[in-house]
Amino acid sequence: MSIFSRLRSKLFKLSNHLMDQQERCKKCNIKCGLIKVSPDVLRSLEDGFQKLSGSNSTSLLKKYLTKQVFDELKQKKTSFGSTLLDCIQSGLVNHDSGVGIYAPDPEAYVVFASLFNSIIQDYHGGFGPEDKHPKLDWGDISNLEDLDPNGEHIISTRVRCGRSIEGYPFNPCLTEDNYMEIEEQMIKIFRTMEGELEGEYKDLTTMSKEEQNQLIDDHFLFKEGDRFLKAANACRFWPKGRGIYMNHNKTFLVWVNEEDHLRIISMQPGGDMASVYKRMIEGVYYLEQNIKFARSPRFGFLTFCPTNLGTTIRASVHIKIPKLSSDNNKLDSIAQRYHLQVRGTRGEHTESEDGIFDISNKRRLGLTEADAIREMQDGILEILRVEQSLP
Ligand code: ADP
Ligand code: DAR
Repeated sequence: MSIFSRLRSKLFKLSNHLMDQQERCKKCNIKCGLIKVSPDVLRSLEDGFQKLSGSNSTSLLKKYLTKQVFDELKQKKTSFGSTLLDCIQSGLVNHDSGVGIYAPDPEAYVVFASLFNSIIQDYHGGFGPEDKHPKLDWGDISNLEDLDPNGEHIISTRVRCGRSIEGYPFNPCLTEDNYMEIEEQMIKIFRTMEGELEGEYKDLTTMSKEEQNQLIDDHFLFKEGDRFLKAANACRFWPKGRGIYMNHNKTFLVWVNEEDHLRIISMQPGGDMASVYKRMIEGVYYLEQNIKFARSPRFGFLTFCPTNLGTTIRASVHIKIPKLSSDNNKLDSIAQRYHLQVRGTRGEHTESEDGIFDISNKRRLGLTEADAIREMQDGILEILRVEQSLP
């Protein structure tokens, strides 16, 4: 670890200690009403809560933000200054959210635990307030197989994970300098990548709109202007500090400062899950030799959105299942049974185009990396078995 990283890690530990002291002091100040949430924030919270409560939203935020939880949390702040509004503003504005909450900084998961814990337990299939995420375990790659050796249904396979860099809060609390610092640190590391991982970083401030749109259409680059992220205050200073690293074959990618500080992605045409997974692991292993990732004893790897905590792994296939996809109930029942998530062709919050679906594991927390991949592989094999059994 470079002297810079060691120094930053020491500073982070010192700031943690200071935050503890400050937190104790703040708790007593808040108790005696010295540091309050501003009247404007309280008004926005009350108004948003009333509108959400009266809506037909099916978000997990609406399901678990009861009046009791709301009143308990509305006056709280983290040591970064994040309020309940900072956590839930996206879900208050977008009633069609699936989840509706993000953590503006790592402390939010603790300060607003009575809301986050319920949503986390629901989304990740039972990870309770006393549970702890298991140690990292990539598993034995030799147990993985080509999910579609004859190439009849699977167009491509992708595995991604998210990483937050220790010492930095999440999007809504990042300063303009923070975005640039993270990008500069990553560019230095990208320049040292060799072999299959060797490639080039392209930042969004200099990338042409044509190239950007082509990379999005080809499913390599993240979409721009996500309304959920915008409403979560996660797109400030855009596109400064944002970009994508791609190896020469575009099979290994790293997104910088989109939703998380880093998204580390491996993908290729076909169904060869073992090769895709192995490449992502190699990429993660190389990066973690050069930069310290934020990991919590309880939640594993920390991310902006609670749906990505833990392993942060989303393993997906772009798959054509013309028979099964014409029977939504049957497809949904398999997805439920195997903890799968069905997305549209361009990813989250999009529709299927030309009968192509993005199907992936849903659970990321409370199981190992190996479990998450196995769960996805078992689910996809079942989907293919049923598809091939239909008349
Ligand atoms: P994530 O948050 O995991 O990055 P998104 O749903 O935002 O997922 O998708 C990001 C991009 O990755 C989208 O363009 C989507 O089409 C693409 N993608 C996801 N899975 C695959 C896959 N198996 N093959 C090709 N592209 C994929
Ligand atoms: N759009 C938000 C987040 C859902 C999970 N996906 C993420 N984190 N990209 C929603 O509540 O629908």
